[in-house]
Parts: sequence; C-alpha cells; structure tokens
Amino acid sequence: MNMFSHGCVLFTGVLIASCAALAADESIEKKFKTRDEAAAYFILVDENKDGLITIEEWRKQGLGAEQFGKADTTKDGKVDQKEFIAQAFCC
Ligand SMILES: [Ca+2]
Repeated sequence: MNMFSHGCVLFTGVLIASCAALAADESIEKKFKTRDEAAAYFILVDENKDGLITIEEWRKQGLGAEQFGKADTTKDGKVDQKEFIAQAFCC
C-alpha cells in the first residue's frame, strides 16, 4: 500500500465515522474536529457536485430539515460550503 492509498483508506475511515455519528442525531453541529473534515463531508452530501446542497441532498444523508433551515443563512434554499462549515462550527 503506497502513501496515497493509505491516505485514502484513512480518509474514508474518517468519513464513515463522521457519517455514522451524523446519522445518530441528524445534526452537523460539533461533529467535525476540523474544517477539512467538514468540507469533505460537504462534498459527500453535495451529490450532483454543483457546490450547493439542496434540501433533497441534505435529507438523503439523514440530516434534519430544521438544521437545513439554520444552515441556509441566505435563505435561497441551498447551502453552500461556507454556510455548511459555519453551521458545523456555530455552537
Ligand atoms: Ca448539489
């Protein structure tokens, strides 16, 4: 196993652990140790990779609708990465 694949395995493990934790209470607050970890999860949730999370993408990951409303600070019906990370580290 080279360094790259080792890193990918580690990254995947962190992501799976994060997803499992998120599924437990539908919340993204206080779930990530670093902003990079939150950014990696954002990419996972952004299924069509347009840089925005819709309520449909959000709920597919088992996240709560109330959380989506809090994260969508611009109230445009979509959560961008900045809003997502702000919500993840908000409280
Ligand atoms: Ca999207």
